[in-house]
Amino acid sequence: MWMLCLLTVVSAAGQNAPAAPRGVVVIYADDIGYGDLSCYGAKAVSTPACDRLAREGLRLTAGYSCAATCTPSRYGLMTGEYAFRKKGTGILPGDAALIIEPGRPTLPSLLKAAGYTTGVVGKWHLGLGTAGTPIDWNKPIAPGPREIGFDSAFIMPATGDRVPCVYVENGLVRGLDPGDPISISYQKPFPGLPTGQSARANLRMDWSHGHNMAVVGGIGRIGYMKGGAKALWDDETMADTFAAKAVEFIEKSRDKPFFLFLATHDIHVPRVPNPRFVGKTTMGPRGDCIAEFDDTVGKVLATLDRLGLARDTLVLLTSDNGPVLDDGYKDQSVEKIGAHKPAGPWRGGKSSMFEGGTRVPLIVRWPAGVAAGKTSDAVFSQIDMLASLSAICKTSRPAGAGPDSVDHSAALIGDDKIGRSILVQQAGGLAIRKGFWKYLEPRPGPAVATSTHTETGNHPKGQLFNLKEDPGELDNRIGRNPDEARQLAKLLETIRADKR
Ligand code: NG6
Ligand code: CA
Repeated sequence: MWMLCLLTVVSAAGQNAPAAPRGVVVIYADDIGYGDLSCYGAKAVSTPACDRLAREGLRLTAGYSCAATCTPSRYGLMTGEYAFRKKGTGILPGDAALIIEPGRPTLPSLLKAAGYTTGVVGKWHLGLGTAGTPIDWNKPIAPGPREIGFDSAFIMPATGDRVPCVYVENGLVRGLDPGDPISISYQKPFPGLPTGQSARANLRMDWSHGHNMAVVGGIGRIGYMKGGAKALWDDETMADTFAAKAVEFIEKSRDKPFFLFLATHDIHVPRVPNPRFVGKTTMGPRGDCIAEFDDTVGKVLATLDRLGLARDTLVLLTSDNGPVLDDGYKDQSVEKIGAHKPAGPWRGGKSSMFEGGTRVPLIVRWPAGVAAGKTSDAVFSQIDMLASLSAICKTSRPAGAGPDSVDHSAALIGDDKIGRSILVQQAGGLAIRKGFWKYLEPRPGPAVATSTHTETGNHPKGQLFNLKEDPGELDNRIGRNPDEARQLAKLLETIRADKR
């Protein structure tokens, strides 16, 4: 008893790392920006569940996704390797092959080896099947999440706006009628079926760019699809479906260590919130989907409370990339934005080398291991999740596991106020941050993306900012501080060339 008390005191004083958590839940939002949650300053939408997490945990102000779009970001999170090191890790079509080699150490495989039951629920977008062999959606689909470390998987294969618009549960399309097989093509339409072009007048949500191929649920998508009528998802109930699956996973795992990766579809396009959330904000579907996302978070927290697991479960909430308004549908995201700042104080958004591309909300709640109600400016990148969660969960990493992933668990639990000293931000090009200096490599192309109107950070000569004096990245100092720029450019080349 005396020893027990002593241990408790020591760990509470933060001198000793706490014991591994019983549960780990990573809630991974899609396209939620730094300024989109009320605990990060949003006023036009209220996110009580996210705010509760922040109040009961640690809120980081310098949390970064691995990249400014989905696939490379998730690749980095899962493998601990920068996506820019590997070809074919850009935004994937819905029929792409799995881009993570089965057998290589991943975030889930390491936690699984440490005795955690691992599950993924939600958006996948890392490909399925083997390159060179087209996926047959009517047969068991592998390799996929279960071949790279997840014990169970309930996923949407790619994105909400890409076919196939079906859920895949443990390798099988859910609800598929064998008499109505699914065919998918990213090349050509299926004769006789309407497209977003031909049936444009009848769509329930019009497209603004792309999204004019298959029509599913009255909405144009990317890619063509035929068959599978009974298996098609329903956009309105997608968030509830994923939340229910997440809750089911936690309930099933209540008696053993578990790791849940809950990757929501909210708030990616097409934004079709459940009627419960329509009109919850003045911002139209984009704002209402933030409210829906928060509802999902609330359901997870309520489940942990109900099962008595809250104290010893580490809940981490973050996003895969920064915000975007018009991402291809006329959903009033631009017209109704009002004074809301989706990227908070940062410049740019999704796909951008500016801070808004990768600087995202990051909240960690773990009553047994993290002090409540604190804010930290420590720099933490999701590339370090593999090493950091491995450390927190007390598992050793085999040599070469997560080659770019560094253990910054101390920053994640609030003990280290500095975090990463050097950070790479991947968008179209790469940017590098060292201390407060940030260098964006030279890159031709539009400064503002023509379709989404996001500022890209492209500049033929590169750019240099000092984030301490100029957090909004408005004062390009590349001409005035050539030495800093040169050093950072060199450092970036060293990191890029490092094959290890
Ligand atoms: C773009 C899509 C966009 C979105 C994005 C991927 C068009 C015109 N735009 O190509 O709508 O799907 O890819 O988003 O098709 S991500 O968050 O999954 O990276
Ligand atoms: Ca995304």
